[in-house]
Amino acid sequence: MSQSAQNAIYPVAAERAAAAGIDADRRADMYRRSLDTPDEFWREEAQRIDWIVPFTEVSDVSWNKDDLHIRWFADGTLNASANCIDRHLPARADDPAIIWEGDDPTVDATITYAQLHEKVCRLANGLKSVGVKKGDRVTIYMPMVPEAAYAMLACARIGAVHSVVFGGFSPDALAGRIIDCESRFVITADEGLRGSRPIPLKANVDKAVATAGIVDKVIMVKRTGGAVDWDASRDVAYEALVQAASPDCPPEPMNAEDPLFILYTSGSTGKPKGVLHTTGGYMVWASMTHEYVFDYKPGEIYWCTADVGWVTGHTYIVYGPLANGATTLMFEGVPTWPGPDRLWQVVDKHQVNTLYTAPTAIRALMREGDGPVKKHSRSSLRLLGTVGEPINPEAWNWYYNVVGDGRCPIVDTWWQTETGGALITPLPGATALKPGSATLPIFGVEPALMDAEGQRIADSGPASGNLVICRSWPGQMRTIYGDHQRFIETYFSTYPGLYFTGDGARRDEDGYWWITGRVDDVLNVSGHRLGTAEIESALVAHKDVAEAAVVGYPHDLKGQGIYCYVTLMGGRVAADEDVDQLRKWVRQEIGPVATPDLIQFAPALPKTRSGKIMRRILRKIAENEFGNLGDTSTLADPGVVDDLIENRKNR
Ligand code: 6R9
Repeated sequence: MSQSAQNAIYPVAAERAAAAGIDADRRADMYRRSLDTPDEFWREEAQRIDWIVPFTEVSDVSWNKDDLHIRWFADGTLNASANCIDRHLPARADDPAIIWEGDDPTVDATITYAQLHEKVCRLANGLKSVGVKKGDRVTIYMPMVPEAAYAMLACARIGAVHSVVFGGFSPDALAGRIIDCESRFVITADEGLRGSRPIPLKANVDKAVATAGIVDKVIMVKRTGGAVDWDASRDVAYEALVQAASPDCPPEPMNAEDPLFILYTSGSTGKPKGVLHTTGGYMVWASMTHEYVFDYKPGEIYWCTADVGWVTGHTYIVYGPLANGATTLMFEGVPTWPGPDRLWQVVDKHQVNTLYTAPTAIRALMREGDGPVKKHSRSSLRLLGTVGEPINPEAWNWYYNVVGDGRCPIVDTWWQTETGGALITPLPGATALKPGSATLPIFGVEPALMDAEGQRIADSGPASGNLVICRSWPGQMRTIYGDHQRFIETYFSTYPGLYFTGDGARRDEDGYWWITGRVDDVLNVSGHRLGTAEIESALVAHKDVAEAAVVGYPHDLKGQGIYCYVTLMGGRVAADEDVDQLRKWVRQEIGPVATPDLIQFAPALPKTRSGKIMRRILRKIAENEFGNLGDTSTLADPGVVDDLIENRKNR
C-alpha cells in the first residue's frame, strides 16, 4: 500500500455534519464534559433509559485489585425488555421492530412493536410455566430467527439471565457453557438453515444435555420441520408453550446491577470465560452508542449482519436498536447464497439505511468483483460500519467507493465482548475518517498505551504499545461468571489500576487510534475470537496426538488463519489422512469456526530448558518470517527449529 493511501483523510461532508445529531464541535464538547464531569454527564445520558426507580448514585468503581468492584446507577431499577418494547408502544406500536430476512430470499417477515410485545410476553409467561425464575440461567442455542430475540427479551422480562451460544458451536462446546453457568433450561430450534444447508441444532442440544446432565427443560422452536428425537419428560414445543401462555406479563423490576446476560468468549488461557453484563449500565451504553455511532434517526432501517451468538448481535441487533425504537433487520442466511449479490439485494429489498458488517465479509465479497454490487441500486444506504477485526485499507476503500458509491461514511468500531459496545469509533457527523483507523474514543472512554516495561506512554504524540482503558464506562463487563478472581487477573493485573484490552494499538500524530490486533494468545479468524489454548486442548484430546501448539498467521480472507503444530504419539510419522482427521476432529470438538487451516507435523516442538514451548518462534515460522527468529539461545534443542522451518506449511 502506498504511503498516500495510508494517510488519506475523508473529511465529514458539510451536509452530513449539519444533519447529524453530533458534529465535530459538539463531539469535542461532549467528550470533554464526559471526562471532566463524568457524574453529571452520565446522569444526563442515563435519562435515555426508562427507570422504574430512578438512581441517585451514578457510579461506584474501584479497579484496585484488592477491592475491585464496578457499579453504575446501582440503586436504580429498570427492566431491559420494557425499555426495548413497552415504552415504544404509545407512539409506535405499529412500526416495524424486526424485519426478518430468511435464508431463502423469498421468505421474510415483519414484526411490529405491538407484535413483539405479545410474542415476548407470551414466551416470558411460558418460561415461568416451565419453572424459570428470576436469576436462573437460560441457554439460547438458536438460528437467526426472530424467536432468538424473543427468547433474549423474554428472559430479560422475568429477570432470568440468558447465555446465548453461537449455533455454530459443537455439542461439547455447548455442554461446557451449559455446565459453567449451571443452566437448567435450553431454548433451541429443530434445525438452523444457512445457505440452504440444515444445521442439526436439536440433535446437538440432545448430545450436550446428555453430557451436562443438569438440564430440566429444552424448549424447541420448529423452524424446518426436520425430524428430531423427542423426550416428552424434558422437551417442550415452543409453539404450544406460547399459545397456552397469557400475553400479559408485567416486566420484573431489576436492580441496575442485576445480571442481564452471560456471553462466553475466548481468552488466552483455559476454557472460555463467561463475560457477565448487568442491566442498567449495559442498556445505557447499548442505547447511547447505537444512537451516536450510527447517527440513528427514527424511521431508519438498520442492518447488522452479525449473529446473535456474538456480542455484536446482542448490542447492535437486539438491545441497542430496540432500546432506541429502531427497525432492526435480522438475516438468517449467508452473504454469498444464493448468489454473491445477496447483501445488496437485501439492501434494496428492505431499503436499508445503515449496514454494519465485518471486514472478513467485505474481503470475501470484494473477491467477487464489483459486478454483484452494481447489479443493485443501494441508493437507500447512508452509512456503513465495520466491526470485529482490523480492516485493511484495500477493503475499506472498496467498501467506501464501490458499496457506498463514495457517499456513505464508514464507522470502524473497535470494541470487545467485555466492553459491551463500541469504545473507539468515528461518529459519522463529527469524525474525519482514515481507512483502517477506528479513529477516536467515544464519550467517557480514556484510552492509553503501555510500553513493554509496563510504563504508561505519554498521552500525546505518535506512539505504539499495548492498549489500556484508564477509567470505567457504564457498559463494561462486571465479572467473569463464577470466577471473579480470574476477572481481576485477566484484565486488571497486567497494568494495575487499568483495564488491559489484550490488543496492541498505534496512536498517530492526529491522536487517531489504529488497532493492530491481539497481543495475547487469542486469534481473530474471520472476526471470530478463538483461544489458541482451546484449539490445543481439542487437538491433544485426540488419541493420536502427543502435543500441539497453535498460532495465528496472516490470511488474505480470514484476517488470521489457524496454524497447528502437532507431534503424534510414539513419534509416529504422519500420513496424509492425519491432516483430514485432525481437521474434522477439531470441527467436531469446537465447531467449524475453529477448523485448522494448516497442520504441520513435527517430531518435536521448540522448548526452553524449563520445558516452555517458545511460541514466538512458532509464530514467526507460521508467518513465513523464519529469517528473523530473534533470540534462540534459550532453546533446549536448536535442531528442532531447522526441521520446523524446512517443513513449514505457509510458503
Ligand atoms: C465486538 C467484537 C474483540 C476483539 C478485539 C480486537 C478485535 C474488534 C475491531 C477489532 C480492529 C476493530 N476487534 N473490533 N480490531 N478494529 N474495529 O468483535 O468483540 O468478539 O470480543 O472480539 O476483536 O482484537 O479485542 P469480540
